[in-house]
Parts: sequence; C-alpha cells; structure tokens
Amino acid sequence: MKDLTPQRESLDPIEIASRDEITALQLKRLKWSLRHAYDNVPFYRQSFDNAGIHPDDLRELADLAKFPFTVKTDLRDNYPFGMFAVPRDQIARIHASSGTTGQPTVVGYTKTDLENWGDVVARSLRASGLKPGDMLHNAYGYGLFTGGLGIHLGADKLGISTVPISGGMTPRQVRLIEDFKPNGITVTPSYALSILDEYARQGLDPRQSSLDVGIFGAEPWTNAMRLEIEQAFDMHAVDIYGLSEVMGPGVSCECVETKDGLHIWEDHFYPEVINPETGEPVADGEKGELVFTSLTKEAFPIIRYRTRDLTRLLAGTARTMRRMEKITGRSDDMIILRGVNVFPTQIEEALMGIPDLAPHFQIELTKPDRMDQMRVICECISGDLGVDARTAAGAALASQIKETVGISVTIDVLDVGAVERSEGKAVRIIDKRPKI
Ligand code: DLL
Repeated sequence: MKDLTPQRESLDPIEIASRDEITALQLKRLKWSLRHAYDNVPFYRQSFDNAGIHPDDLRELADLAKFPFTVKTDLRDNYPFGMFAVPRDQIARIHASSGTTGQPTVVGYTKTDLENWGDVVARSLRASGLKPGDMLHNAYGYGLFTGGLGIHLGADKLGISTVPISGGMTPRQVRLIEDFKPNGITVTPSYALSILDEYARQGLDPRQSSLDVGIFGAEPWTNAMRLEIEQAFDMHAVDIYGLSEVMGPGVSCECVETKDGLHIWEDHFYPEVINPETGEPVADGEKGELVFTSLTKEAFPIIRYRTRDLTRLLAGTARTMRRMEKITGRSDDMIILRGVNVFPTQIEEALMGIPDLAPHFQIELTKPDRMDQMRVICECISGDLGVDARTAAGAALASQIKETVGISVTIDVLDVGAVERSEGKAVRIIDKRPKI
C-alpha cells in the first residue's frame, strides 16, 4: 500500500493547534450556538426554560452538562421544519433520514453551513490520504441521504474529480473503476463487499485496481473487516463517521497514517460521552453513548443530541483534536440474548476469523418457547466447499461466538450469494420475535 500521509502544511492549522486554542474556540462558539438555538428555535427555548437553564449560564465547557438533551423524537415532533433557526428562504439545502419508523427526520443547511460541511468533509478526505487532483468514485447514495452529496461537497472543496455514481448497479461500479481509474472510493463497507464479489464474478483482480484508499462509514464495521478489505483491494481502508442530525459524513474521520480511531472535528462539533442509563457525562476513555452539540450550525443548531452510538473519547494522536474509538454499535441494535448484550459487530468479528466463510451475514431473532434464539445466516466462501467443510465452518463459528461473546447460536451456512446483499447500509438484524 502507498504512503498517503498528507503533508503537514496542507492541514487546516486548527487540526494541529494546541488544546488551549481548541478549547478557547469551542467555548466562544458554544456560547454563540446555545444563544442562537435559544433565541430562534421555540423547542430549545422551552426545553432550556423547563430545565431552568439559560445560555448565559455557560461559563466553561463543562457547564454544557447542565443543559437538557435532545433526542430523535424531539426532531420528529417538530417535523418538518420546526427545528430550523433561520427563515425558510435562507435554507439552501434539505436532507432527511428515513429512520425505521417511517417518519423522516428533516435537517436543513444555510449557505454557510454547506461551506462548513464542505470544509470538514474536505478535511476528512485529506486525512484519508486524498489530495487535490485525485479522482474519487463516490458510491454513497445521492438524494435525501447525506452520504452522496455530503462527500461530493468536500471533494469539490479539496479539488478532487468526483465520479458521482451513487449506490447500485454493481457491474457498472466495477466497470467505471476499471475504466476511469480513481484513486479513492467512498462507500459503505457492506456495499464494498458487494463490489468485491462483482470483481470475482467478472474474473478481475481487485488488487490490480487503481484504488489507493477506501473511505468507509454510515454503518458499523470492525477492524477485522478493515483487514479483509485492505487485503482484497490492496488499499488503505479508513473509517468516516457522521449523522444527518449533526451534519452528515465528516463529523469525524480516521487519519490514514494512524488508523487508530476517528478524529472529531472539534472546532465544529462538541462531543461528550454519557452513561446511557444516568445521562451523566463519563470521563474520556470510558465507554458510553456519544452526544454532540453543534458549534457553528446556523440552520439546524443541535444541542446535546443523543446519537445512540456507543464509543469512547480518546486523546488526539495524528491531530490535536480528540478521537472517538471505532463505533461498537448503536444502543438500538444491541441484542439482549438471555441476559447477554450482543452487537452485530461482535458477530462480524467472529465471522472474519473463519477462512471458509464469506464476510456477508444477517442475524435472525426468534422466540420459540418464550426463549430468545439467534440464528446467524452466513455463506461459504466458495462453491467448491464440500458438505463436511461447510458443517465444520459453521461449527467453528458457533464455538468462536460462544467463546468470545458467551452465547449459543445456530449457524446456517448458505450457498455463495445467498445472503441478501447491501447497496447502502446493511440490514443486519431480522427480528421475528412476536411484538409485545
Ligand atoms: O450515515 C452519514 C454518513 C454517510 C456517514 C456516509 C459516513 C459516511 P445517517 O443516515 O443519519 O447519516 O446515519 C447516522 O449511521 O448515528 C451511526 O449509527 C451510523 N454511522 C455513521 N457512520 C458510521 C461509522 C450517515 N463510521 C448513523 N461507524 C449514525 C459506525 C456509523 N456507524
């Protein structure tokens, strides 16, 4: 793999500023953001008033903990534009996330917000090893989802030629990578695996492709998956994170030279990690739920938004800004199986260790006889695998899961191509348990 470390001179000075400079800027911006939300969004005025707190009560960053949280249902209750802090005619862009309940969460951006979003995505792409003049194959979905257009904004800012292919039509994805020879690809990790399958189907060697780096996010993925993708394509695989409510992709991103967690662009997004049960902030290094407050957003300020994503905050390394550890999963995706907490990433990790199994999987939950059961549906790596080898691979996975996660599961090893493929975010859990 090529050394893609960006030149230090090419970084934004704030990325490597002293902690004192960063916190001073955060405090100044946080005061503005709280005041802006309170003055312009009735929801925030009411929620601060109800909590008996006022923007002027923030004297230091730690005072933020006195302010109330914002949760997804608050955004739904104010559908569609009730959380906007500027008049409708100043909204330059609208995005929405579909969510699982059908009612979308709508977010808006002013022209300045789009500039700032472009800046943080450009910073993320540069941290991943791309530079002006490179070409990017952008296979995140274009549309209301923030992935496609968000990455596009940043690629424009960095001076990259973007191929706005969006998701889907997998044979064409491979053809354009082969014909156009991009340096980088932006795509969900699960869809990257579908593209990888298509390389095999077309009899092409992905290691010979022009790709030097893949920038993967929008869903949880493990370091084991990173190794798998890096080896398969002979390229770097870097993690990018974000969510529509806070901005979109580019809230944080790994640096290609370290790949040790995602640097949060703390000059725009203030992170906290809280104990999800008590709501109390935990110290850096301790695991909990990630909470974000926007520092510069005009159209859609967001104060102490509970992301449901589980991680921990770590000190900066390649940049002064703090890192978040790779996301373990969302608290909503946590399965409690006979008293044991399980995340799909733990199943992914175990699966990656079994050479005869492909990296595609789904988890099916059922409840016969009032006992929760988990079935892992996966597939064998090649059609040449005999019945005995398949059975052995399934047994190896079951015992690996028993050993590392502590639960007994049933494994189904299906034929090559039988597990549903993703073109965007993978659906990992099929919950067939009766609703109570
Ligand atoms: O997924 C934004 C995005 C697009 C990020 C492209 C990265 C790349 P939403 O559709 O609003 O926005 O979904 C946000 O996806 O709360 C996490 O649960 C999950 N997620 C996003 N990035 C990662 C990641 C986009 N790198 C939700 N690792 C978030 C794990 C991620 N989960």
